[in-house]
Amino acid sequence: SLPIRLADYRAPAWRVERVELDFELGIATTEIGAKLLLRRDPAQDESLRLDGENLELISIALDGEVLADDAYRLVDGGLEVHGARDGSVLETRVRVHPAANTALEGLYLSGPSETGFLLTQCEAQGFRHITFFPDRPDVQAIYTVTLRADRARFPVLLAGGNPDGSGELEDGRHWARFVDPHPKPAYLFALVAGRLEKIEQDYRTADGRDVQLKIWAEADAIDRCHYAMDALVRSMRWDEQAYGRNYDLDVFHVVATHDFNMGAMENKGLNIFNTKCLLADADSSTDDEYRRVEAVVAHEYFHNWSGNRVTCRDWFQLSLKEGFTVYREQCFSADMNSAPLKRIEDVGLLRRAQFPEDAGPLAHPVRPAEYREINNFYTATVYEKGAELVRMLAGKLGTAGFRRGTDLYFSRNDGRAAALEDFLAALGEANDVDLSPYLAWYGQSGTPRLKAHGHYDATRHEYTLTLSQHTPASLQQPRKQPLPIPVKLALFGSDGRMLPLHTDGQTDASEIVVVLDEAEQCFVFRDVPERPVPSLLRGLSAPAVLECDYTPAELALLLGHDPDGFNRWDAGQQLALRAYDALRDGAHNGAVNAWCDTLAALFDDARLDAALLADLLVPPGEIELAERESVVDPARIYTLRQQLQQRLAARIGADKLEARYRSLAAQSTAGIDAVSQANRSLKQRVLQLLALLDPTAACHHAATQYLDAPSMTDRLAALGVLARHDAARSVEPLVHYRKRYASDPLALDKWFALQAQLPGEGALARVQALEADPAFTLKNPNRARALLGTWANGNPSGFHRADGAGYRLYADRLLALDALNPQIAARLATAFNGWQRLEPHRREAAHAALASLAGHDQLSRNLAEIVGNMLK
Ligand code: B3K
Ligand code: ZN
Repeated sequence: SLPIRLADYRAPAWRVERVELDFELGIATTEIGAKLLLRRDPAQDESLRLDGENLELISIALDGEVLADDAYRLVDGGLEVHGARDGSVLETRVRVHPAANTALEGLYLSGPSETGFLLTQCEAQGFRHITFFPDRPDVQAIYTVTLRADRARFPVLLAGGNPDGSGELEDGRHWARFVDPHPKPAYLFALVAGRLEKIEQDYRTADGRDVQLKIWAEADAIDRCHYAMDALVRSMRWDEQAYGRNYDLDVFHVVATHDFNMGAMENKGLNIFNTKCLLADADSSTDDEYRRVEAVVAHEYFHNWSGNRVTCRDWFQLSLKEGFTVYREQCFSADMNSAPLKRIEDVGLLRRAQFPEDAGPLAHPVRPAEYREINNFYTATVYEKGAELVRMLAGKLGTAGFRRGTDLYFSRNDGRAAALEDFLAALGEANDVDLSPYLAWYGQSGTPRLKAHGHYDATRHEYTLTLSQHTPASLQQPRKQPLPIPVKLALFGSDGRMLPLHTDGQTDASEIVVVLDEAEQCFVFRDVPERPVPSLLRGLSAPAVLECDYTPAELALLLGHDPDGFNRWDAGQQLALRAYDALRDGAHNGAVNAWCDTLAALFDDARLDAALLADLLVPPGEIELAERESVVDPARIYTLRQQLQQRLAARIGADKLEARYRSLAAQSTAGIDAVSQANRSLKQRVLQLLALLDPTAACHHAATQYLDAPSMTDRLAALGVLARHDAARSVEPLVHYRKRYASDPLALDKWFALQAQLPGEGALARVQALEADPAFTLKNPNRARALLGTWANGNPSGFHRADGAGYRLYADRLLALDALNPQIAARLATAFNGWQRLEPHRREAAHAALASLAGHDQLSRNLAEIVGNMLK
């Protein structure tokens, strides 16, 4: 297939003003009638062409007349119709087969045929699997949807929009109708039909609309939806207060399914969620999972404005809705919980997922220039880097200015399909600033390297900071431009206190932002009483990598004293990288000691938040470490990182670790309040460190903790320590867990994932054994990701075997998956990212696995594009 290019965008020649859909629902076969009121762009004279895939056309009529065979033509990927005029009405009837749809795109079945339910997934291009239609986001129509089905088999019938009647039909069937008054693109269409239970709550919006909130799930899951309801209500209030956005329909439905390709989907008025991102209860969910539910519920809800009311002109603009919505969710979660911990979590994700993507063969700009398969572009770059770009703009405008900008953006673009330029224009115009230089960030891939060098003039008391930037070349973009990089900074005195800043423009702030918009620039600070320690890129004020000639002692000063939790953590991460390098190179121990000594002192600091301390005690992960090497040996990285942590554990000392563990364990509760979560987080970290010094003692505690655990977080933490440090002793609890949660798919996923993560060459055999478990299946995306995805993405030393056997097995599974579900196969294939920098043996083996995949002629467009880019 040919790539689709941003530069080729043209407004649609045909639009649909209204559409009436009629579903005659069945598990094996569903028939869909569609009636489209068409509008033609007078400036274009193309004949009507509609998208459609895997549709069996039953009948077709134009303006009430059945079409003759020569008046339309089924073409690859669609339907051409001759003779349509502006105002014509096209009627089609098609047949589809939901139960046979393993790709989980379009209309499909969740669960077994006898008991499962029907649902749809249309973003990005699933609607064309439901009916013939201009399946592009800049075609926005008013939808009237009628569902008909057997009442006993499908007691619940839902579609987006407001309910508009329901009733009985003959033969035990019934119907329900929904009208959505807000014009929307086809990707936001959704329906759900089957046996579902619900919880509900009334909500009154700030502007006075009464809304019924309903969360639907299968009977065994409905009791675990209360936390999601709570998060939904908090999200709705927050969006009213933070952005002045109110909900705009009389009902808001949320539905949970175990069979879903991603986290959730923001269909208008009918959000559909992966159970993994919706269900939560104390017995089966970890603290991380509670936070994820809260975050994803908020994210999908926020899309109602950033995505639905204002949608995307074309899929190249995807970050317009995704980057902005991720940013909105980040701020919401920061408000609901702890801002520094949230920022640590998000920056961690950016560094472990987005930076490597941006440095490898799949690198692309936040606004890509071309794609073959749009589903491959729901990436960390479009989402997470996109959110960082919005954060930069928000930082530049300040809270009030950013709000003025988003108010203008929403009002000016309401009901429209917008481009990224519209976003920047509204933010800029509302504040009288020109933000167009920031557009360059959207078009250029790669993570800028920010170099900093400080010079202190002791006689003049002047500090000169020289900043320079460089973005490494990529295949598509051999020449990179300098970008506007906001660098938030502070200067610290040798006593660890922030110094007041005096520059030409500003005085007496302790933190300022300078913008580096050339390749190199100098910034001068006056009245600096002593040679300062600079703290740069605070809060990660731009998605860049900082390269600074700090000494370990300077980093230790920041780690020990920065009043801001995030910046303290970030200094610690930098210092840990220095320590790692020193260990690797067998160099002087200065950095290792500085890192260990400072953390050991913080360990004794009773004022420090327990959750922050837990994060401070974790060095950068293996993927981040690998990013800095020109030749990567994952086994060696794993070993060195273990050694580094062992040094830290030894420096703190077994007695202190043991004592802290006991005191935290004595205070454990089942609560999900911040204090209880912080307790669990630190307790887990302390137990892991203890296990590196005294595995017997740690496993003893872990065995008890597993049995007594009042929460899933504690239970899994204990299992993890046992499985890593005393495999024999972990057998019984693993069997116990497997039985206890035999009928809870989400809990079983965690069981698969925990074992897939166990490091070392033994991982391959373990993965193969787990594939033989009767509960394993490639057909369920959560299960496939839990085992194969966790192994390949979350366990570098286990996946990257020196003999390449890991790659061969994985390539095999990708092929099998591709035949079932191309989106999942393509997503999992990205685990090969970075293969070019592997040491020669592994590199050779990874190349062979990729090349053998590329040699198959039946690959989906999804997998073919990823593998092809990987080999470019
Ligand atoms: N917009 C959806 C993602 C759709 C992915 C299509 N392959 C979920 C979200 O970002 O909210
Ligand atoms: Zn989204």
